[in-house]
Amino acid sequence: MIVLGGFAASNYYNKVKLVLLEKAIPFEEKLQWPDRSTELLARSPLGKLPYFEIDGQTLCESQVMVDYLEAAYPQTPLLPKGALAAAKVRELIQFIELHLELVARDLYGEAFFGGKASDERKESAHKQLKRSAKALAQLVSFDPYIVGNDFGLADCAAFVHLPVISMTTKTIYGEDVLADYPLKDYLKRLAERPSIQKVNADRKENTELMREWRASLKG
Ligand SMILES: N[C@@H](CCC(=O)N[C@@H](CS)C(=O)NCC(=O)O)C(=O)O
Repeated sequence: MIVLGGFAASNYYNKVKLVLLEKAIPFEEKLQWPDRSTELLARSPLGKLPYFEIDGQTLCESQVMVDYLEAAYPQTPLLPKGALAAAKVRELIQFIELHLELVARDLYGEAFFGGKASDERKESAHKQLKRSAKALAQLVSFDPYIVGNDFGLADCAAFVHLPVISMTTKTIYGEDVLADYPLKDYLKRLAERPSIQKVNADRKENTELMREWRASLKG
């Protein structure tokens, strides 16, 4: 049985969980906060979540994890058949994660957890985010899914990352860098899927627990 370690408020955790649910792969969830504990570092060298435990081995980095699932469980494929078409989907996921999510991540502390980012950092992130948001148009269709007619891996990534990028930039800059995209309708369409409903419900519940966990660190 695959064990998915991490916490359900996490976007990367939920990308992997969506793939497991969509492919109907049996798995167990193990709640793990990003606490840099010895136990966590033994499973994920930088203490990043999520990770898998599979047959006595561990695996981390969400994209590697979903690529593993796609290879090991070919049922309900979430990538197109052709090598180039599949690579195009990975290109989009990598674009979102490297050029949008990772840049916005620098601002999550201020946007969600009462932290403070320097003006310099915010300004630099804003420039990068605006540029990436504009360039994203070249890779997406939202018609009806983020790329084309079928729900797939890129939707699992877009669903978890785009809303948080949108919320972060609204909060920090008073302007959503993704405002030109039909995100609201797209998310509504995805919310018809049982996998998305489950991830959303678990995320809400875990977000409360995460706040308590963070508060316990301060107190
Ligand atoms: N590249 C990693 C990113 C994972 C990541 O940043 N996870 C966050 C939670 S959403 C985390 O573990 N943060 C704690 C830390 O960086 O120490 C992946 O795709 O799995």
